Amino acid sequence: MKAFFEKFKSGLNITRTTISRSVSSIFSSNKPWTDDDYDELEAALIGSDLGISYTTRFVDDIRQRYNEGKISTAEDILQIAREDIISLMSDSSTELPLQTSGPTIILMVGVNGSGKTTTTGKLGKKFQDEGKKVMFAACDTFRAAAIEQLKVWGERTNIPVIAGKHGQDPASVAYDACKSAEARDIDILLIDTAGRQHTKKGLMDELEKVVRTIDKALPGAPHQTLLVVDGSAGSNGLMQAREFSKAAPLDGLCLTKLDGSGKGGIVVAIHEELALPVRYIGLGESPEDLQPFDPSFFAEAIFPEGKL
Ligand SMILES: Nc1nc2c(ncn2[C@@H]2O[C@H](COP(=O)(O)OP(=O)(O)OP(=O)(O)O)[C@@H](O)[C@H]2O)c(=O)[nH]1
Ligand SMILES: [Mg+2]
Repeated sequence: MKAFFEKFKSGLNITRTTISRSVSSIFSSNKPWTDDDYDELEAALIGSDLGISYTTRFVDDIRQRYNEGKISTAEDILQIAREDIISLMSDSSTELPLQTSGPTIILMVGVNGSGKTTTTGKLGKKFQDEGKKVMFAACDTFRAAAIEQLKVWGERTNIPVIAGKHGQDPASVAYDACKSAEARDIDILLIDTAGRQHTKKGLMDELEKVVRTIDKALPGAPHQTLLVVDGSAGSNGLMQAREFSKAAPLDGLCLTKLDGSGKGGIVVAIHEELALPVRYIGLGESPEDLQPFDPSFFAEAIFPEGKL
């Protein structure tokens, strides 16, 4: 667990050092806190992608507590921030809800290269390790290589893959996969989709059709639509979440590539605006490099305790 936390923490390096350095340099002196100090704090938090709405609320809260004489040090600020983040993101600490009867259909969506196929593969392994009967559907029919990539994960994990032909309508592959999952008594069907830019209307319409078709195959499905966001993408992640949620009602986020120098603060901004729980984080390319999101780890990683 410690090794995992270290990897997670180093993934959020940029966010952590920017915030903690600013907080300690702005508020370490014994001088009274001024409007300029609060402005600087605000700039640091917005610069770390925590979002305007969250930042404004947080800074107002700090100002009020200071004026009431309840806080007086940089460490007080970090402590409040940690508690605040843990309570804000606490809906993320529950397990992904699964259907009690029939297959749970999980649809993976996101922009190009965000980590959808890798996360699909990792999630498949995780569920299989938990004793679930898992199946993959390769609905990225744009690129032949994408179908192959998921098949490799299938071979690696011994999970069956339903794949269409290159160029086939992805909605029809998704439909067949849902029917097959039902017939084969599958517990979890993970549907991988093609990367699409959230600004391309045609591609977003296509995703809408995939969702509609899945609901036709199994009414009520997909049960979980997860947006896969590259942790290093920064504030663009919020734009992605906004646009994807219009085409496909989202149930949660997977934040990938936090083993790099990610700026994972964006999940706070997305959570603030769209109230989406963060379900999983990706910390590498291997099957085991996927972890449930832990709000306390996250809070501690971006607002570290002790020496700044
Ligand atoms: N370091 C690291 N690399 C990752 C992680 N997740 C995915 N990758 C890498 O990121 C690249 C893109 O991952 P894919 O899973 O193919 O992304 P995708 O969203 O399916 O891409 P498209 O289908 O092209 O839209 C690959 O080289 C992955 O190995 C992660 O958590 N950490
Ligand atoms: Mg892919």
